[in-house]
Amino acid sequence: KWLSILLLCNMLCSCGKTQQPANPDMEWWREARFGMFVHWGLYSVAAGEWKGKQIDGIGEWIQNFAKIPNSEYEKLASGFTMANYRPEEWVKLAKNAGARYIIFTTKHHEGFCLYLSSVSDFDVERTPYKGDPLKELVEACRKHGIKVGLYYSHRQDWHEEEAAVMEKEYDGHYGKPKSEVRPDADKYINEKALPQIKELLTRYGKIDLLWYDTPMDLTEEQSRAFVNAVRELQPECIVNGRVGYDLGDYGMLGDNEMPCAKVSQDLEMVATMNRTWGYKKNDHDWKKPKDILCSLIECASRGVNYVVNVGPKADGTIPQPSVDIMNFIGEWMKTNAESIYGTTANPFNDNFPWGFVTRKNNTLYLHLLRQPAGNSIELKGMLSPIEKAEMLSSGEEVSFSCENICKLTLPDSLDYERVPVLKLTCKEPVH
Ligand code: JFZ
Repeated sequence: KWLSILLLCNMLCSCGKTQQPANPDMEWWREARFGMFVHWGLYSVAAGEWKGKQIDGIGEWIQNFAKIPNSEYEKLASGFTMANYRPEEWVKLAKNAGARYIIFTTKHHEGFCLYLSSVSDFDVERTPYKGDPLKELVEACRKHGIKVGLYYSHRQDWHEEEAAVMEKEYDGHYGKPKSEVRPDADKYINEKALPQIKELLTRYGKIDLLWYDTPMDLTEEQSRAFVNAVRELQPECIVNGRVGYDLGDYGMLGDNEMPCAKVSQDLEMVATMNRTWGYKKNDHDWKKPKDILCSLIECASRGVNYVVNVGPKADGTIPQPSVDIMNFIGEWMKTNAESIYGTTANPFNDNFPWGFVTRKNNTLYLHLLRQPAGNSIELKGMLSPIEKAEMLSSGEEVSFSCENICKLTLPDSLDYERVPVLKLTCKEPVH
């Protein structure tokens, strides 16, 4: 008997949140589980095309892929009208979908600032827009209770390293730069990047997340300087893992990398809705709304945050398929969000053919992506019997019997296109 109590305690302690190191600043992020990325910049004006030619690859990389010199690339600024920019509509789109935070590109690899910078004149002042789009977005987020994340490319800045970018072999994406003509990182860090981080963290009120990207050849000391800047200026602001050397507050999954079992680390997955982050007018390869919803659920079932991207056009409108996807998720979240927010990973050792599982204390949420064989579900290894089984969105009760194995018989009329969630309440924490 004592042995089984000991084993039970051991299992309780090794699961879900209890493994995370205590960090109160991470609490909102762990609770959120879902965010929205916004990639917006001069590449949104080019929209995947240069001099009438379609340029392959992700849209925000167009300057690099098409080898566009600064003098020509800069001209895109006059087309960056933001004429229909309604930041509050963006925030509402995110909020209605159930996203709890927004990550906004304040400066991507192209080097162009989506805010008024005193450090660089390659900023929104060169556009027809009168105002500071970042300030307006932050204010809208605050008004609607959405957490603010700022993307900042802290090593790659093609505007500062034109000669390197124009070189054919420049490969900045994953590897270290090959070019000899890349400028000294320290100069860029001290004279541009850190001063701009200071602007971002002192001019816009409370920032919740600083999202760095592609550390490349930075030394550990240099990466640490970017973490320290945040700690110093806004100690409660969290930092993502791509700052380099695992110095961030949470880690990162690569493209299409999904762990097949629960993870004990704080991780985030970022994903596109088509094949690009920045807007490309000829990318019509949209994922299905249900598939995006499934990714959100799958991430939650692994204990991972999911951040889905939108790439607005130069005038500030978000492509309709992205709006449709966000609204589809929102429709589902209206009645099912409690199976996502604040949950931890699937506590079972099994993966199930019918879908994914999340858990919150004594409650299990079974996300039914497809009809199970025999219209019934068997759960092995429950530590306490089920007390109540119901469909989350309708409250309809579901019949079950528990001996060694719990067996649930599903209602006949479930619409699996809308991913019904079966909610199981148990006596004690499961697993
Ligand atoms: C980076 C950027 O280069 C890209 O333009 C976009 O902003 C994306 C969100 O982030 O691209 C990466 C960086 C790292 C990985 C994948 C894409 N990775 O580690 O798998």
